[in-house]
Amino acid sequence: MTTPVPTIGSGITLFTAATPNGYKISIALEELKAIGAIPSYSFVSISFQKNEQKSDWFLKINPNGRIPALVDTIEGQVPVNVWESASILLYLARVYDTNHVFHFSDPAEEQELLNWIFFVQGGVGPMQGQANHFFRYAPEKIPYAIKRYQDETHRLYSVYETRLADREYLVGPGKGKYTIADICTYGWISSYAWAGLSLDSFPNLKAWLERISARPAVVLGTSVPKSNYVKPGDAERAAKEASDWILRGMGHKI
Ligand SMILES: N[C@@H](CCC(=O)N[C@@H](CS)C(=O)NCC(=O)O)C(=O)O
Repeated sequence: MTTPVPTIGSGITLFTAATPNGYKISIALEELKAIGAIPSYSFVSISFQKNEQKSDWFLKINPNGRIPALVDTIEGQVPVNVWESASILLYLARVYDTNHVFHFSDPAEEQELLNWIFFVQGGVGPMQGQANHFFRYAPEKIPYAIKRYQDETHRLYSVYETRLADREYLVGPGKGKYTIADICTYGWISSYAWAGLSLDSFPNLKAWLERISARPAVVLGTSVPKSNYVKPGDAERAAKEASDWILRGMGHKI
């Protein structure tokens, strides 16, 4: 499978799409830009409809054929390929956030940050991803599967609800500090409605979501690239479009 190979210039190039995992990285890059930790970055919008994420050239960057992925080309060094959203966030924190604005120098606090990053990567992402699949994309509606993944995602949300009872951010002393753990989590929580979930029973999580959504870097990051899912009335078209490429990828005839 081959689609045209994009030119990768110097500096940071993000390969992404308008999805919860993609936005984690564009938000982090906008935050780093805002504090002057990186001068700029480029991005390449990957088309799932054209199956670009499975192109030969892209598989050399991310063998798993999924976004996000990032290439960091530093003069005089071998370009670094980074993939898996949490791995990318940790890379950006380690290499560019040397003042620990969005993570911690204290080992115990940094470990707590890792706990919440692993929690979203190993729990919320996979469960909510399956809730999306069975609620929006599956060719047949299977009530048991929809309920199973929605219930499990809501259960995981209740862990955040308790955590955020007396704090503003997931990790850090006092009421916490906004970090890459929040950014990693935001990608999924902000798209709760797409999976047919509700935040009605989670007021602390809802307040956290609103707090983070208001950050200028989050507003900028969530338009890299722009989503073509415009308004709720458009959900059916957007779901059908996504369902077609997902099912084609699973070998269904569409
Ligand atoms: N665990 C991965 C998940 C990446 C992932 O599933 N990306 C989706 C978009 S959110 C994707 O590229 N899907 C394309 C495909 O399934 O072919 C991460 O955190 O980066």
